[in-house]
Amino acid sequence: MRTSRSAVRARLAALCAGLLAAGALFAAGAAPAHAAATPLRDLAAAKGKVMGTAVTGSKLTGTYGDLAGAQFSSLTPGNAMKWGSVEPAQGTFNWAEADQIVAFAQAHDQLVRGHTLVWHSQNPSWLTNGTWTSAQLGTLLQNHIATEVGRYKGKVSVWDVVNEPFNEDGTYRSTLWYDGLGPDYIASALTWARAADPAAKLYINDYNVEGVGAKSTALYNLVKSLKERGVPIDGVGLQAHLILGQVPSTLQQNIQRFADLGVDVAITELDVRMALPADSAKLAQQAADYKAVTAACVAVTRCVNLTVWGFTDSDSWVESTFPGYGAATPYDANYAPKPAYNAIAEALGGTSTPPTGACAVTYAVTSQWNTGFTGQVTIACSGAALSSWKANWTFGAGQQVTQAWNATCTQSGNAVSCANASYNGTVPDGGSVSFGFNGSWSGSNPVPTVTLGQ
Ligand code: 9MR
Repeated sequence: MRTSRSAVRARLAALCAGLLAAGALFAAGAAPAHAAATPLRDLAAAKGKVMGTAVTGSKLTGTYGDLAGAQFSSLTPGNAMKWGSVEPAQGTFNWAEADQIVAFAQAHDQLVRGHTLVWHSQNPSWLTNGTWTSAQLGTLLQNHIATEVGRYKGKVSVWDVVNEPFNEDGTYRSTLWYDGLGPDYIASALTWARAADPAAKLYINDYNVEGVGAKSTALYNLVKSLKERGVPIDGVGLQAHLILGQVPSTLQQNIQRFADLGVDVAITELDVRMALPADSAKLAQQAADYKAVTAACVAVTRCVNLTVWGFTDSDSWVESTFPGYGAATPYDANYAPKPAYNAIAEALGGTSTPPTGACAVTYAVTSQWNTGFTGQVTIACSGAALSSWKANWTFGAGQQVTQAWNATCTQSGNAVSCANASYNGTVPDGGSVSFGFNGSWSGSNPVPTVTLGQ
């Protein structure tokens, strides 16, 4: 299990081992250039939480797959389980992407949040263009739920049964379902889902319900009345598609009031969009926003799952939906963790690490003689890439670099800084670059700690 997570570590470990095997007298100083000292999923687990992400099935290979498997303990198919995806023509099913995501989750010890059974959007055209009596519509919906929930019984442990049922003012949204079946389509859908998989947790999920307001109060009143009627409802999903600097101040209070009703709460689709281009001030504000949301979930025991809606800026709905906005997720488009990643980690009790990406630098003494030695420094990236680099260290015993190759090194006192040559600044994701140097020493030749700069 968790093969991909260990694969990320294994690649860096193998690199260090390789240097040792190559006859290094000393090999040490792997500097923590990457945030993922402890994956988010492990930090979350230590707080009793599940850390999730929405995913696209076709992307679950390479770095995207490595990170999805290593960092997250819950996957939500971004689109693959929607009605329009799974039954594009009536009676013709396509489960390929949904099955793929479920299999990936099983291989990586992850739970799956099924998303979503009843929605006004992304329905197949045969359904939306059809003319149905109320009875026919009810049968269609019941069969859809029975088929999809039944297929994934025991494999999908949480369902967003009903998605986005409310208008902003807290009235019910006019939809195929509301218009055809009345407001109790929600209770019916929950009841049918319970029948199809009694063990699955059943949620209602909506956006703009993160803070206390008319819409969230309507959701609150609905959940309260469903509970009173004995309709199966296990949780509410607060989507949390947020705008930079606009985390509602009542978020924690709102989570708590739902928890006090006796249901679980999940942050189901967290992202924080900003006007492009991103800059360091915006990324810092975004980090603060992610931290605030994470902390609010951590503070309420029944907030069980924190899911981001895509973990990389290369797989986000934001840029196509809000032109001029983007950079909404915790990793940039090249899979380098952003300040937001570190902010989530910190709010989950992890330690802060620099946002320079998943690259590690290793220093090894490959040979040593009475007054001299040869050193080799390797920069290896996994889950990130570099277009330029500097390796910096401070000698502890008066050593002196006398000659370097494949890098330009300068030394001032004990401080050494080696920059990439013109031809080896790029370290691709999954790749490494090495440079060497000769140095002088006397007395002792301790291995310094090397840090990575740019
Ligand atoms: O991420 C989804 C995107 O790829 C789709 O084009 C879009 C269509 O509406 O749906 C996105 O996901 C939505 C989710 O299912 C429900 N909440 C809002 C999400 C963002 O639109």
